[in-house]
Amino acid sequence: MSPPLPTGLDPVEQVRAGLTPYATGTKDFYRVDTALVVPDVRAEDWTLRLHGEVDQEITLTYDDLLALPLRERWITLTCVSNEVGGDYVGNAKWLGHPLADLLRRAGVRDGADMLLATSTDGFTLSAPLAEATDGRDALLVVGMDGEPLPREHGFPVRMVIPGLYGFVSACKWVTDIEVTRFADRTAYWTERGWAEKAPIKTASRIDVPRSFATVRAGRVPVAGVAWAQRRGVRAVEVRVDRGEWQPAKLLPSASSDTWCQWVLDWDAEPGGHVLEVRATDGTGTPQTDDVVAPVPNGSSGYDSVTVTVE
Ligand SMILES: Nc1nc2c(c(=O)[nH]1)N[C@H]1C(S)=C(S)[C@@H](COP(=O)(O)O)O[C@H]1N2
Ligand SMILES: [Mo]
Repeated sequence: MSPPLPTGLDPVEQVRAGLTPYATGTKDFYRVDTALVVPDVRAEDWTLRLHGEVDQEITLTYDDLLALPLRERWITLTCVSNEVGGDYVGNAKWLGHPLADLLRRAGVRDGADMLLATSTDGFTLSAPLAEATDGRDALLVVGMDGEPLPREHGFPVRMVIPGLYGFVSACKWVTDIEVTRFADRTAYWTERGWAEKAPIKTASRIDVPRSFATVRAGRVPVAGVAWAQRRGVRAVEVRVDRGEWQPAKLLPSASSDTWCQWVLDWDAEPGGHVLEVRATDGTGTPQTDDVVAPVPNGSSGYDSVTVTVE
């Protein structure tokens, strides 16, 4: 029911190139939890209350939710705290019911602009209502990679909204969604200095060679991933020792809401070299070399690796 896995490079070739897999896999998927102990929520005890600035409150049980139309989508999740080159990012196939459909049923009142989501562990996040209802695949998620949501990733139900960092979109163990206003309410991380509006910034990462690796002179595969959820990645380029930007090959991705893998054959000459990467998003805007720390709305800058060629 989800679009087929992108192809374009032979799996053997991918492994040889040391490519980060397109599908992260639940075991390798990063986790960010404020709770010290992973909540243990039983599906039969779970309910979701959708209330606030709505004409009609809705309460759903797990069975109610499973009886609603579900769709499966590849979406790359990213943490706002991810440093340039970091691995707080992962791609999975999520199964869920569109949040927009539920909100339409409830009837959102004029003036509301925020969804305040609360989890069983007390964590809260504020998601912008506009982004949750603009036609993107904002989902109340029950499945991850063809399985029920793992406990660590929010069993039985979490939110996923493509294009927004996890702390303003991806509430795990969600049991309460209040339709409200940014002017009236705040959430866990926004009370701790992080931004209220946090669309994911265009980013790219070099995964091979590893930094400080020693490689043999000649043809060396350089590879990694790049993401610009919603806008998509139009191009990835690599430069060596601040030379000309060279275009990498992009592998197909399921949609603009996921990362894409890229590879470049580098003709490596002996010596020490610095490789840098930049992506250009679907609007034609390239990453810049402005180095920005994650707080308050996401890091930016070129990822780089230092390589010795023998
Ligand atoms: N209940 C709850 N939901 C949460 C969080 C949390 O700490 N508690 N962390 C958020 C953050 S900051 C991110 S980046 C994503 C991470 O989702 P994952 O742990 O499934 O990768 O979940 C979001 N949802
Ligand atoms: Mo995050």
